[in-house]
Amino acid sequence: MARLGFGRGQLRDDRLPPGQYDTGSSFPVLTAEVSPKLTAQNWSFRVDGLVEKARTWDWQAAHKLAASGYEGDIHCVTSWSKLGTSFSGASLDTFLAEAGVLPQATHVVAWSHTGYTTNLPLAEVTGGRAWVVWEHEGKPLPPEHGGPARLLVPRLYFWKSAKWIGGVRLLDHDEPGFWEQRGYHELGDPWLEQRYAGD
Ligand SMILES: Nc1nc2c(c(=O)[nH]1)N[C@H]1C(S)=C(S)[C@@H](COP(=O)(O)O)O[C@H]1N2
Ligand SMILES: [Mo]
Repeated sequence: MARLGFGRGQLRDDRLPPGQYDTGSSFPVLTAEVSPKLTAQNWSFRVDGLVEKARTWDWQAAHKLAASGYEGDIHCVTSWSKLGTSFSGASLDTFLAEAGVLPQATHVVAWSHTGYTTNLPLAEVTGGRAWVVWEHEGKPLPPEHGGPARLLVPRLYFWKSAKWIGGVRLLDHDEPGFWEQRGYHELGDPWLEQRYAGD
């Protein structure tokens, strides 16, 4: 069988977590709520909760942070994966460093300007594992994909990558978000196929 080599010598098939298919060049839209009227002018990103100093960045302030991006694969729990895509913005590490995470923080709840929420262990969104992104494949992130800016946590199923991101709150406990309250797994590692609670 002819296999398509891709990326750093990796085979495309080997990049698909269990139960996933390659969606190719398409980028499905999955949204639980109505897309908000959010623009660069009224967007902001806040870090609060267990931090030394709660901080809010507007569009301009966020764009002054060191640019950082991700090039690789994303995996939706509904079983599509999009391989070799790219996003850019700033690392969540940069935002967290400016707010100063307190030692007792163990989890975050990411929230969207629409009210959508998702919970994440702090260790899954630090150390170069999460970004606030405003570009997709070199162009402004389209509104249906969470523009002007979304969270990107590509190591976990894509429901963790909150669109229209408004902020993250640092907590000393786990607090299930929108889908987690509706039966999705609290972590959501695609390689462990953690789709639903108990997986
Ligand atoms: N605010 C918000 N963020 C969200 C969602 C949502 O419904 N609302 N859906 C999640 C799910 S289940 C997936 S698979 C991805 C879909 O992102 P996309 O529409 O850009 O493909 O966004 C995630 N982030
Ligand atoms: Mo999803």
